[in-house]
Amino acid sequence: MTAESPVAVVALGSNLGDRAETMKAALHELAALPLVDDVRASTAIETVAVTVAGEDEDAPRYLNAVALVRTRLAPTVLLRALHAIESRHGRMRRERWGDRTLDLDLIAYAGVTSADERLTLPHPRAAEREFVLAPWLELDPQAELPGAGRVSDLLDRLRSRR
Ligand code: A4P
Ligand code: MG
Repeated sequence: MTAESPVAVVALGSNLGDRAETMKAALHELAALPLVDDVRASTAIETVAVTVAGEDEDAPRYLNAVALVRTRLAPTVLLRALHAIESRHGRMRRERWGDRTLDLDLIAYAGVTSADERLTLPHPRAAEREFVLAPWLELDPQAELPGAGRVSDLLDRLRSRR
């Protein structure tokens, strides 16, 4: 018997186009990748857009979700696959934190840490983002963000600051 594959935490976000349809298609494409054994997705939540200037009530709202992906793809290979899925859904890279049809971020990959700017693990802003932590906690109440602590504690801290 082989050991179980590592679990990658992937965040999905969309605030342009048919958001729900795009997210559903992206989840199917994730599950269809070679060396992906299993994909478990959270409920999608609607959230206010965070821009470089803070929360923007006037920007199109996001749907956000998280998927736990059991995979034998290496982290950099998985990120490349995520970018390919984004491109197929018409993602354009214009401005930082700008509106997008689909954003797929690698939040964590097992306990791996990396300071490479092309792939920073865990994702450097994950601990500050309720729209990442809440759906992740729904999937895994024991979840931990490597180097930052329990997701439930991080979420409590964020919410108490509101
Ligand atoms: N990169 C490095 N580490 C990673 C990683 N762990 N996962 C590099 C994904 N990418 C990583 O990403 C920019 C570069 O980061 C890539 O070249 C990649 O190699 P990008 O997807 O082109 O651009 P981005 O998504 O605009 O940048 P970034 O910094 O990932 O943005 P964030 O922090 O993810 O913010 N508001 C709501 N309500 N919901 C959202 O989902 N998302 C964002 C994006 C802003 N506001 C939002 C939401
Ligand atoms: Mg991104």
